[in-house]
Amino acid sequence: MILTAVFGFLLVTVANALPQYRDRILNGHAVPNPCCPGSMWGRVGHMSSSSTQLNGFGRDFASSGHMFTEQLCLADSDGDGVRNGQELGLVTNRYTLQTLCSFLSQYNMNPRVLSFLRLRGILRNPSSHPGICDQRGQFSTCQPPPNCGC
Ligand SMILES: [Ca+2]
Repeated sequence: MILTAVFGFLLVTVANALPQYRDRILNGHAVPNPCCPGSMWGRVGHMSSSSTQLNGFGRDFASSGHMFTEQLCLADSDGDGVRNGQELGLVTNRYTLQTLCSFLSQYNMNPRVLSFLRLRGILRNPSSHPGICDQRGQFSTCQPPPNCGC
């Protein structure tokens, strides 16, 4: 019983102590809340702002060593038919997503690189959440979480 309580406390502490992960995610501080338009989703890798349960993006992010790798950028973690890099703001009218994801993975979310991409019109604000299905994609079969709301 005591061990369970200690483990639970540690889990909550760790879960609340990881906002720095957003610095490692493309536009990690500006991910929109698909359940509550106009607000941001503070814990990108979790099912809600209070949940310790990881969403698909969170699981993929953990599998990538908590780095925004090329593979994570190219993945469609929430299964809505839109790849993570596109949901997080990459604009693919001049370069392919593969090229942009490869480029980004080499610079590890360097703020100067991100500013450069914004100035060149290659990066904009995220269009949707990469880990919570918002059913935007053409081939989407995923569903939003059951308690999705403000
Ligand atoms: Ca997606």
